Amino acid sequence: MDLSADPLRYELLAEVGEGSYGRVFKAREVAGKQRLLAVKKLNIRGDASDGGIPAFMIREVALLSKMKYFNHPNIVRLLDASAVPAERSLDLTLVLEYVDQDLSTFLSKAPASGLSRDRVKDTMQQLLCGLDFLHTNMVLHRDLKPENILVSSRGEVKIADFGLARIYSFNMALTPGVVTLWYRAPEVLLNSVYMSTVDMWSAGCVFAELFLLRPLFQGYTEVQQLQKIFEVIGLPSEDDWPKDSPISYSASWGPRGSCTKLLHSLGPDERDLLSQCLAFRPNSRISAAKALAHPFLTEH
Ligand code: 0RS
Repeated sequence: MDLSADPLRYELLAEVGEGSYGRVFKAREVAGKQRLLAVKKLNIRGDASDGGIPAFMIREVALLSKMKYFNHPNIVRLLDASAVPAERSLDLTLVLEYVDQDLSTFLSKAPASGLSRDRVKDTMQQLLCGLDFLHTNMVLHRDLKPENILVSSRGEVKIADFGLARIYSFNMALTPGVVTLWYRAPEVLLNSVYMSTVDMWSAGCVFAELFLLRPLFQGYTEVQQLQKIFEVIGLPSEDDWPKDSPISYSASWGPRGSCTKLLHSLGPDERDLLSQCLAFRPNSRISAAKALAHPFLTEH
């Protein structure tokens, strides 16, 4: 499948990351503007039993080429996508805009006194703008976290690593290393159906982290992650528990009723927005578009 007529020419400079998403390299455009690029290489394997590449993977790769027409300041730009068939697999190469650092590095360098309220506000405003754009285009991120939220030297926030989540979960079994559960919505942890509101949960976790400078919920198993969540938002009622979850409701998960001391250092506007991002019920969770109109982001 050739998704590009005129491939960009580049030289690889260094590897910047590796995971279930494949390998990401920093690269430089050869000739032209000599822009810095992020080149992502991913091998997608089919089912070993029949050697074929599942239809959903072909569809997901085809959808990616559509994202070349995405042009939003808060989404990393996809400049080129190509897929070359290899032995019983596809070698996928994505050429993307390069951004200097990720939010986790940015936060690790922040002063211990914390970020200013204006910096938190500006970062959230840009993050939500990018999410609103993705959701409007029917793209879910599904794994939003500080590692794939990039921050340019000019303070621009850009969301990376979206659009291939279903292929990743397939590749996951083949990739050693741990995946973080810290930004995962309860319905995902409970193996229930999910929609774009999973990204708003993650955005809420990132929002809290911008104030705390450490992750809000740090669980190392699904059960522990849920317990950490309920310690803060309170155990939901049995009626709100997803009916399709293989994990059953139990009062022993934690105390009922919400714990009002959710980040007591926060002002009322921040706390209100955060609690709407961290609503247990996906249908009660705020959307990116609504969050952008929240007083925390519109008033000064
Ligand atoms: C573990 C502390 C290190 O420009 C970086 C970029 C960087 C990019 C970029 C652009 C477009 C991606 C990256 C991308 C693609 C999967 C991805 C997964 C996570 C993040 C980005 C992805 N911490 C992590 C790596 N790191 C240094 C800190 C950097 C630094 C600058 N610029 N990626 N990673 N898509 N696919």
